[in-house]
Amino acid sequence: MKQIDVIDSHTGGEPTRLVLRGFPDLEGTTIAEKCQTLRHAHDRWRQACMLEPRGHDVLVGALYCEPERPGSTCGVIFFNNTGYLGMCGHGTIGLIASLQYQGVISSGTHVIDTPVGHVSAVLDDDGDVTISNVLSYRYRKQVPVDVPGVGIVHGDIAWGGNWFFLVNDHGQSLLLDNVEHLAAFTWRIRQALEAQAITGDGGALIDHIELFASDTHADSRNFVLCPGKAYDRSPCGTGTSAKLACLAADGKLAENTIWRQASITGSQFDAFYRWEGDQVRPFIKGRAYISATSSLLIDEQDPFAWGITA
Ligand code: PYC
Repeated sequence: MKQIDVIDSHTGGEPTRLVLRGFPDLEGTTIAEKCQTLRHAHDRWRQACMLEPRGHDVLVGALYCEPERPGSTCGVIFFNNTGYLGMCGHGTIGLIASLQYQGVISSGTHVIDTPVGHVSAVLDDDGDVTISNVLSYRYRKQVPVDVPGVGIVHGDIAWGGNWFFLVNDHGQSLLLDNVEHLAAFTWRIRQALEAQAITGDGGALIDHIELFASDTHADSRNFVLCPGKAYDRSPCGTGTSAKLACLAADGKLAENTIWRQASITGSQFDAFYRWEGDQVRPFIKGRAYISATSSLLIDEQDPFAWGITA
């Protein structure tokens, strides 16, 4: 049997599975290089943890790595049911809560190396975590995309550690009882963007679609479609970062002013930003709760040892 030791948590309802031990050693000096090694040489380990029968579509994985830079607490590689993420906000909050639960860290500031740069996280005594994300920016404003069966939809393209298409004007009801329809609607947008070669900077694939509506308890509510077709149960840390970048670019939110972003499930992040040159540094505050510690077992004789794949 191969054994993988994990801690499961959730942040605003969105689960994170932190892999502490059991993956193969990854060649590479930087976390970005290690991510490439995992992707190209050992992807079945991601599949074993993320896919059924051990995982599910909503789960985000976080592989604990040795830090890339002196002074960092650790490195991390995020992945899901379909591949790899640049950064993950709810996952970073889950990572911090899980490391505290393990007794590896205590309250204070922690620097974490990710494939897209380093982020920092302040763990408060009460368990709240505020992450200072990678620099974020709006790349293009109100880009039209022709969505089959829907018509022209306009959205901003922004980077918040992943690439997002952010849509305000969509005519959809952002309610929990409408999530199946919202997932189908946003998946069509995502496919149309790809088919019409509408990308992020440098031709990057836009793999997160974000819809916004008003909310009675927060400044805004969102619905975020993740790359593997699941929707984010949390307000999405990188998606909230992309939103801050757009609000800042439009002059709709002043620096250091709290933006309360609610998710489709009603969970909430408090966020604000600071300008750094022509980009913004997003700060996202949330909390994660530990839900399980366990060991995943992989029996080579099991026909689904490495997950159920298409
Ligand atoms: O919180 O950044 C986030 C995130 C990305 C995908 C799912 N959650």
